[in-house]
Amino acid sequence: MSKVTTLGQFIIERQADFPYAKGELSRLLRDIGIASKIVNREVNKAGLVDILGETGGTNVQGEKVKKLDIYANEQFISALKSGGECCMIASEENEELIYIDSEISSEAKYIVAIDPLDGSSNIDVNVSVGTIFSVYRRRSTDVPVSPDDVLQPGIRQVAAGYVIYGSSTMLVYTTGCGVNGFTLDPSIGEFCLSHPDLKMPESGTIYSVNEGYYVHFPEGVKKYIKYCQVEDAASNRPYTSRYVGSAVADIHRSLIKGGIFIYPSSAHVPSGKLRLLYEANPLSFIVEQAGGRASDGYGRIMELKATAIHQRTPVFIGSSAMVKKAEEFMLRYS
Ligand code: AHM
Ligand code: MG
Repeated sequence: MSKVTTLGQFIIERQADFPYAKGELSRLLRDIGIASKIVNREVNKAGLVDILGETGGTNVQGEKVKKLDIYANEQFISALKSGGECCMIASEENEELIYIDSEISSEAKYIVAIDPLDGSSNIDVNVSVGTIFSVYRRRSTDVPVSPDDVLQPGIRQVAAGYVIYGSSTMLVYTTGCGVNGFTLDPSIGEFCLSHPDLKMPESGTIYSVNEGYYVHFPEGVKKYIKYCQVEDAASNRPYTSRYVGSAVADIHRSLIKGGIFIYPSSAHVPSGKLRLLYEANPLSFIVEQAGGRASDGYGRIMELKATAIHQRTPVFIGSSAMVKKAEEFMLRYS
């Protein structure tokens, strides 16, 4: 039998990549891994709501059934609070920052930005959803930590990852030394290393954008979509179109098979839909670490200045040759 490396073992082994590390980041990542297994268990039961009780309603035991995104939010916050390595959390589900104001947290070095359950509207139809997280090191020594500590550019992330609750559940993460993917083996309840040192294809043949909003898109995006659809044997066009509507799933596919995912600005959402802190930055960090490219159409997402925690940004993320081509169209037409 070949050797299985669990997420926990891998994180500890990789701690050696950071000679200054004292294990805090490793513990933080481990805490996120544990919470994601709890969330996974509930997501897997989502199809049973008719039996167990509608979310938002009351189950047969007369207990309130929580919506899964609220449940996931609570699980991650609770894991990060009790782990003791995190001093502040920005969650897509919470209007305000969450300060962890215990004695431990004044020592805690890390800030986590999280989208606990991205694409949650897909749950009702049994389509993949995900968790996205991003970790920063605090810069101030203020107690409580300064809110500005979370408004760091994406290039300062020390770790980022996502969990995809799909046909199998995977956790993919980076600490800036490549990207590794782990698949949950439900029989032992462990994430096992299944995709070591993931590298994204330089180009691909799949484009992923919600074409229903085509009329609202900037001219550069419209022209790029037309480019994807034109026949050209040399560049394998026309490309295939795929859109799950769950950014984690669409980007995970691009990571494995190559492709581009676009959520542009458009007439009804002028800055796009995805949030810089919880979605765009962590997904960009992973994709760049796998050799891909992540742009807002004109420049690198991870260099954008964050001014508000729920700020949005247009995204063009994927295989580097494809993103570069889309940027050419943006520069020329938008
Ligand atoms: P959410 O954070 O409210 O779940 O929204 C984010 C999701 C992304 O996962 C996905 O790419 C996008 O919304 C889909 O939006 P649309 O239905 O407008 O195409
Ligand atoms: Mg989201």
